[in-house]
Amino acid sequence: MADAFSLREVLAAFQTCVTERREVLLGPYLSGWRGLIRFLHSLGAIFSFISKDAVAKVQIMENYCGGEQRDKYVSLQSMVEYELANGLVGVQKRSGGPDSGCRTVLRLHRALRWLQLFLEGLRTGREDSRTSVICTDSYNASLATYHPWVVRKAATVAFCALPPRNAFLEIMNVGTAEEAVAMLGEALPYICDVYGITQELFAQHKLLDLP
Ligand code: 1PZ
Repeated sequence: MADAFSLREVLAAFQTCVTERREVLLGPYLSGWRGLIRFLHSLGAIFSFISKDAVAKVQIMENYCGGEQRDKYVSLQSMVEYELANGLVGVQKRSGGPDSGCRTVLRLHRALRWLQLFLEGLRTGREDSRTSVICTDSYNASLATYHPWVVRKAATVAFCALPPRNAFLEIMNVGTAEEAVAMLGEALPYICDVYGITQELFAQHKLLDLP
């Protein structure tokens, strides 16, 4: 089964995240992230410093979702409401207390913006464009803003190890490069939607700069 793993199913998780009432369900959101991390693993050990951090963040959220207050962690909306109402969101520098769900999701949310730009760049890129360039551009236009120099440097070095565009599209395991491009065209609007709803929710509650 590990070999039959396809990015199509991973991206579909983001499609099932959004409810009729425009809430973002944490269950499918996190399983989408788990799948992305698995995919990242398959790209090689050079990305392990990235996947380690992503795993740690997903783990924090899974603990909340399976913990005593699990009914408060069904959706991003219920999480924000609960953590704000109970003073669990630190507005000051991290004080050694447990990381809140809000600050943790904010990191994943910012990375989702990178993912959106990166996949869109892959989808619309020319056949001979370089994945590392698409990845670096997407990173610089999103996540890099929040990272110190040393992380930006390490990330940029790791990106150079990415395979060429068509090879990358093929390891997504969706079929040919053309089929992968078509799949991205279908899946990306859902990722955009999840990103947009989260961004609006966090902006509304002034949570976009949580330390
Ligand atoms: C296909 C190539 C994959 C490229 C992935 C691009 C993202 C590069 C991110 C590099 C960051 C790694 C080090 C960890 C940084 C953390 O300091 C920050 C902030 O967290 P804090 O320190 O405040 O707790 N963490 C993040 O920004 C979250 C990064 C998650 C990256 C997930 C990538 C998922 C890749 C999917 C691949 C398809």
